[in-house]
Amino acid sequence: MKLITAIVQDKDTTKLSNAFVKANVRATRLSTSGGFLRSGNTTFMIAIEADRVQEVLDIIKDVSQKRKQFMVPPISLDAGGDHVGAYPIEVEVGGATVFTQEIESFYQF
Ligand code: 2BA
Repeated sequence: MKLITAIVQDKDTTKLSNAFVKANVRATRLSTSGGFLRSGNTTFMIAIEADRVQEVLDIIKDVSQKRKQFMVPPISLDAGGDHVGAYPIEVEVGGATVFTQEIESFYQF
């Protein structure tokens, strides 16, 4: 068994959940936040047989979209209240950040 961890944008979450149900892939959704943008995203945990990993990766790749997002860089406290220069910057997010791990044991009681 493998554990797939997939971080996707909230906008893709419903579509991805539906695709997993349709393909009989079991997943757990966690509400998470990115450390950089500090905005919400969704992390899926999927424990799956090793020979189905590629199938799951294909589903995630198919559903997850790249999007451009604007963020305002944090203002330094040293700026003395002078907010001039804190212009929004454009960041490309996604499609999905995915990693896989070996599962040592898998139980369902
Ligand atoms: P965030 O940390 O909010 O990052 C959102 C997007 O901001 C990233 O998109 C990337 O384009 C940009 N970004 C992140 N850190 C940056 C930095 N230090 N300098 C410049 N740009 C930066 P993605 O790469 O598609 O990542 C989307 C989300 O996936 C991340 O949200 C984070 O929640 C997660 N993630 C990405 N890489 C990860 C990793 N190595 N480990 C754990 N989570 C990761």
